[in-house]
Amino acid sequence: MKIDIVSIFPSYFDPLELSLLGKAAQNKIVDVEVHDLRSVTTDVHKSVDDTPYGGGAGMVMTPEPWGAMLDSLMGDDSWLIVPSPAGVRFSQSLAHEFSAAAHLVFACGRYEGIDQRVMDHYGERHRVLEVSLGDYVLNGGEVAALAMIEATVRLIPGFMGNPESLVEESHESGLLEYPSYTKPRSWRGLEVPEVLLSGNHEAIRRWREDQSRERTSRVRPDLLGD
Ligand code: JFB
Repeated sequence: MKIDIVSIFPSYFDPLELSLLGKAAQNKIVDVEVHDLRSVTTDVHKSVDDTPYGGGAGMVMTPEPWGAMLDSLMGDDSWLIVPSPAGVRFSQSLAHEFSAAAHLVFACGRYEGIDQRVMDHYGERHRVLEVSLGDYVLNGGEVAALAMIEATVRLIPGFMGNPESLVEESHESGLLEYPSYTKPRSWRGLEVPEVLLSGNHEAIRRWREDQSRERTSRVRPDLLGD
């Protein structure tokens, strides 16, 4: 998979070089390239924003640098992902869809966002998705893009060592995960639940399923549809 990221703050993506994605890059599973939107500006001030038509607070990113940059990046099989507080909610199922794409381009806006015509223009010839990380306000698309990229890349076949480790995770089954324990058996007066030491695999499976259901109904009843 190829991932291109466009931002006026390319250094936000320095962590992608490390650990999780570093491994995927070394194994040639993903190739990530970060592009500075200001590199395609044509004026001395390298400006990327202007005042909003219709008035209102803040500034809007102008379409010209986005057009110049995206014309050079978008191909026939490219998806344009635009992080936006007004987008569809990101989810594990969307991460699975992204992980099957050959080429993802993340357009990270700042200020009040990107002139809508950019999404409309590329939407005429490409798959364009405006996607929100969640119902809270960020200052730009960078942090959202990092989260979406990490969730996506770890689903690419061959990325994680053990494919079985994916299916028991929170948000894969639709339930939250059961609690985990390791050594020592006793820590500060707190004991590991006896069933996990029993060697009874059927009893352990039932206990974990019960813990998953209890935890989901207590902290995330919305996932159960209640
Ligand atoms: C994403 C962004 C802004 C308009 C603009 C670009 N869950 C999320 N919250 N906020 C964002 C997001 C996602 N994904 C987000 C891109 C941009 C926020 N801003 C700032 C804030 C409020 N309204 C600019």
